[in-house]
Amino acid sequence: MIKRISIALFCICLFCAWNGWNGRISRPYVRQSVFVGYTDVTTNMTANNLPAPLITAASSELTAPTYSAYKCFDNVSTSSYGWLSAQLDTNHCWIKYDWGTNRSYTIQKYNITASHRYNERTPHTWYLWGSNNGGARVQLDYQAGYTFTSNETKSFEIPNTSEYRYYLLDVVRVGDGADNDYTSIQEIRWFKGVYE
Ligand SMILES: [Ca+2]
Repeated sequence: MIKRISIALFCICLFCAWNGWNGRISRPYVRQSVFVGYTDVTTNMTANNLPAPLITAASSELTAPTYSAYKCFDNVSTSSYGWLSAQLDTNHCWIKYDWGTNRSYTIQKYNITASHRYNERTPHTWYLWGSNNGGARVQLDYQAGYTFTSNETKSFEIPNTSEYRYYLLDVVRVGDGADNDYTSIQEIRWFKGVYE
Protein backbone atom coordinates (compact mmCIF):
# COMPACT_ATOMS: atom_id res chain seq x y z
CA MET A 1 0.00 0.00 0.00
CA ILE A 2 2.75 2.43 1.00
CA LYS A 3 4.62 1.53 -2.15
CA ARG A 4 1.59 2.40 -4.33
CA ILE A 5 1.13 5.76 -2.57
CA SER A 6 4.81 6.56 -3.04
CA ILE A 7 4.62 5.75 -6.75
CA ALA A 8 1.50 7.95 -7.12
CA LEU A 9 3.13 10.88 -5.33
CA PHE A 10 6.25 10.45 -7.46
CA CYS A 11 4.14 10.59 -10.65
CA ILE A 12 2.31 13.72 -9.44
CA CYS A 13 5.61 15.43 -8.70
CA LEU A 14 6.93 14.55 -12.14
CA PHE A 15 3.74 15.96 -13.78
CA CYS A 16 3.98 19.19 -11.81
CA ALA A 17 7.63 19.63 -12.56
CA TRP A 18 7.03 19.08 -16.27
CA ASN A 19 4.30 21.73 -16.56
CA GLY A 20 5.61 24.25 -14.09
CA TRP A 21 3.60 24.38 -10.90
CA ASN A 22 3.42 28.20 -10.79
CA GLY A 23 2.50 28.82 -14.40
CA ARG A 24 1.16 26.65 -17.11
CA ILE A 25 -1.19 24.43 -15.09
CA SER A 26 -3.23 27.12 -13.40
CA ARG A 27 -3.06 29.84 -16.10
CA PRO A 28 -3.84 28.72 -19.65
CA TYR A 29 -2.07 30.79 -22.30
CA VAL A 30 -4.26 33.59 -23.70
CA ARG A 31 -3.03 35.56 -26.69
CA GLN A 32 -3.57 39.30 -26.41
CA SER A 33 -5.05 41.04 -29.48
CA VAL A 34 -3.18 44.10 -30.69
CA PHE A 35 -4.82 46.78 -32.85
CA VAL A 36 -2.89 47.21 -36.10
CA GLY A 37 -5.17 49.43 -38.19
CA TYR A 38 -8.44 49.68 -40.08
CA THR A 39 -9.81 47.92 -43.14
CA ASP A 40 -12.51 49.27 -45.47
CA VAL A 41 -15.55 46.93 -45.36
CA THR A 42 -17.84 49.04 -47.54
CA THR A 43 -19.43 47.17 -50.45
CA ASN A 44 -19.64 49.47 -53.45
CA MET A 45 -23.24 49.92 -54.59
CA THR A 46 -24.60 50.31 -58.13
CA ALA A 47 -28.23 50.97 -57.17
CA ASN A 48 -30.14 51.46 -53.93
CA ASN A 49 -30.67 47.67 -53.74
CA LEU A 50 -27.59 46.37 -55.59
CA PRO A 51 -25.59 44.32 -55.09
CA ALA A 52 -27.99 42.20 -53.05
CA PRO A 53 -28.54 41.86 -50.17
CA LEU A 54 -27.36 45.42 -49.51
CA ILE A 55 -29.90 48.21 -49.36
CA THR A 56 -29.41 51.91 -48.91
CA ALA A 57 -32.09 54.51 -48.35
CA ALA A 58 -32.34 58.18 -47.52
CA SER A 59 -34.89 60.53 -46.03
CA SER A 60 -35.32 61.93 -49.55
CA GLU A 61 -33.56 62.15 -52.94
CA LEU A 62 -33.74 65.31 -55.02
CA THR A 63 -33.60 63.40 -58.32
CA ALA A 64 -33.22 59.63 -58.82
CA PRO A 65 -30.94 58.09 -59.86
CA THR A 66 -28.70 61.16 -60.30
CA TYR A 67 -28.72 61.98 -56.58
CA SER A 68 -29.85 58.61 -55.20
CA ALA A 69 -28.70 57.35 -51.81
CA TYR A 70 -26.40 54.71 -53.36
CA LYS A 71 -24.28 57.50 -54.91
CA CYS A 72 -22.92 57.87 -51.38
CA PHE A 73 -21.55 54.30 -51.51
CA ASP A 74 -20.46 53.86 -55.16
CA ASN A 75 -16.78 54.60 -54.42
CA VAL A 76 -16.88 57.43 -56.96
CA SER A 77 -15.69 60.74 -55.60
CA THR A 78 -14.70 62.42 -58.82
CA SER A 79 -18.11 63.27 -60.22
CA SER A 80 -20.22 66.21 -59.17
CA TYR A 81 -22.89 63.85 -57.95
CA GLY A 82 -23.36 62.16 -54.62
CA TRP A 83 -26.47 61.82 -52.52
CA LEU A 84 -28.54 65.02 -52.42
CA SER A 85 -31.65 65.34 -50.32
CA ALA A 86 -34.87 66.90 -51.51
CA GLN A 87 -35.53 68.17 -48.00
CA LEU A 88 -33.91 71.05 -46.22
CA ASP A 89 -31.62 70.22 -43.31
CA THR A 90 -34.18 71.45 -40.80
CA ASN A 91 -35.88 68.10 -41.43
CA HIS A 92 -32.97 65.97 -40.12
CA CYS A 93 -31.97 64.46 -43.43
CA TRP A 94 -30.60 60.94 -43.01
CA ILE A 95 -28.98 58.19 -45.05
CA LYS A 96 -28.94 54.51 -44.11
CA TYR A 97 -26.72 51.56 -45.06
CA ASP A 98 -28.11 48.03 -44.56
CA TRP A 99 -25.77 45.04 -44.96
CA GLY A 100 -28.72 42.65 -45.27
CA THR A 101 -30.06 39.66 -43.34
CA ASN A 102 -27.59 37.98 -40.99
CA ARG A 103 -24.81 40.36 -42.01
CA SER A 104 -23.30 42.87 -39.62
CA TYR A 105 -20.05 44.65 -38.87
CA THR A 106 -18.39 46.34 -35.92
CA ILE A 107 -17.68 49.71 -37.50
CA GLN A 108 -15.00 51.66 -35.65
CA LYS A 109 -14.22 54.38 -38.18
CA TYR A 110 -16.05 56.09 -41.03
CA ASN A 111 -15.10 58.60 -43.71
CA ILE A 112 -17.24 61.37 -45.13
CA THR A 113 -16.29 62.93 -48.47
CA ALA A 114 -17.92 66.19 -49.49
CA SER A 115 -19.32 66.82 -52.93
CA HIS A 116 -17.43 68.90 -55.49
CA ARG A 117 -19.98 71.67 -55.40
CA TYR A 118 -22.17 73.45 -52.90
CA ASN A 119 -20.08 73.38 -49.74
CA GLU A 120 -23.03 74.94 -47.96
CA ARG A 121 -24.76 71.56 -48.27
CA THR A 122 -22.09 69.44 -46.56
CA PRO A 123 -22.67 67.99 -43.05
CA HIS A 124 -22.05 70.35 -40.15
CA THR A 125 -23.74 68.53 -37.25
CA TRP A 126 -24.80 64.89 -37.24
CA TYR A 127 -25.42 61.67 -35.33
CA LEU A 128 -24.34 58.16 -36.30
CA TRP A 129 -26.72 55.43 -35.16
CA GLY A 130 -26.38 51.63 -35.18
CA SER A 131 -29.27 49.17 -35.26
CA ASN A 132 -29.91 45.47 -35.73
CA ASN A 133 -33.64 45.61 -36.45
CA GLY A 134 -34.06 48.94 -38.20
CA GLY A 135 -36.02 50.31 -35.25
CA ALA A 136 -34.25 50.42 -31.89
CA ARG A 137 -30.96 52.18 -32.34
CA VAL A 138 -27.81 53.04 -30.44
CA GLN A 139 -25.98 56.35 -30.72
CA LEU A 140 -22.44 55.65 -31.92
CA ASP A 141 -21.25 59.15 -32.61
CA TYR A 142 -22.15 62.83 -32.52
CA GLN A 143 -20.18 65.54 -34.30
CA ALA A 144 -20.80 69.27 -34.56
CA GLY A 145 -19.16 72.31 -36.05
CA TYR A 146 -17.54 70.78 -39.14
CA THR A 147 -17.14 72.44 -42.50
CA PHE A 148 -15.81 70.80 -45.68
CA THR A 149 -14.05 72.10 -48.72
CA SER A 150 -14.85 70.66 -52.17
CA ASN A 151 -14.25 66.91 -52.30
CA GLU A 152 -12.56 66.92 -48.87
CA THR A 153 -12.56 63.67 -46.86
CA LYS A 154 -12.68 63.62 -43.07
CA SER A 155 -12.28 60.50 -40.87
CA PHE A 156 -14.06 59.81 -37.59
CA GLU A 157 -13.06 57.06 -35.15
CA ILE A 158 -15.76 55.71 -32.84
CA PRO A 159 -15.33 53.52 -29.71
CA ASN A 160 -17.83 50.93 -30.94
CA THR A 161 -17.44 47.25 -29.92
CA SER A 162 -20.76 45.88 -31.20
CA GLU A 163 -21.86 44.53 -34.55
CA TYR A 164 -24.75 46.27 -36.31
CA ARG A 165 -26.61 45.48 -39.49
CA TYR A 166 -27.83 49.05 -40.04
CA TYR A 167 -25.82 52.27 -39.83
CA LEU A 168 -27.65 55.57 -40.15
CA LEU A 169 -26.08 59.00 -40.53
CA ASP A 170 -28.57 61.59 -39.30
CA VAL A 171 -27.57 65.08 -40.43
CA VAL A 172 -28.93 67.82 -38.21
CA ARG A 173 -27.37 70.89 -39.88
CA VAL A 174 -25.30 71.58 -43.01
CA GLY A 175 -22.93 74.25 -44.26
CA ASP A 176 -21.94 76.71 -41.56
CA GLY A 177 -24.63 75.44 -39.21
CA ALA A 178 -26.90 78.40 -39.81
CA ASP A 179 -28.01 77.37 -43.28
CA ASN A 180 -31.35 76.10 -44.37
CA ASP A 181 -30.30 74.03 -47.34
CA TYR A 182 -30.27 70.55 -48.87
CA THR A 183 -27.91 67.88 -47.55
CA SER A 184 -25.24 66.55 -49.91
CA ILE A 185 -22.59 63.86 -49.35
CA GLN A 186 -20.34 62.52 -52.08
CA GLU A 187 -19.11 59.37 -50.29
CA ILE A 188 -19.26 57.48 -46.98
CA ARG A 189 -16.88 54.58 -46.26
CA TRP A 190 -17.09 52.13 -43.35
CA PHE A 191 -14.06 50.64 -41.57
CA LYS A 192 -13.56 47.97 -38.94
CA GLY A 193 -10.54 47.53 -36.72
CA VAL A 194 -7.93 44.87 -37.50
CA TYR A 195 -6.38 43.02 -34.54
CA GLU A 196 -3.51 40.54 -34.47
CA1 LIG B 1 -20.05 58.81 -54.66
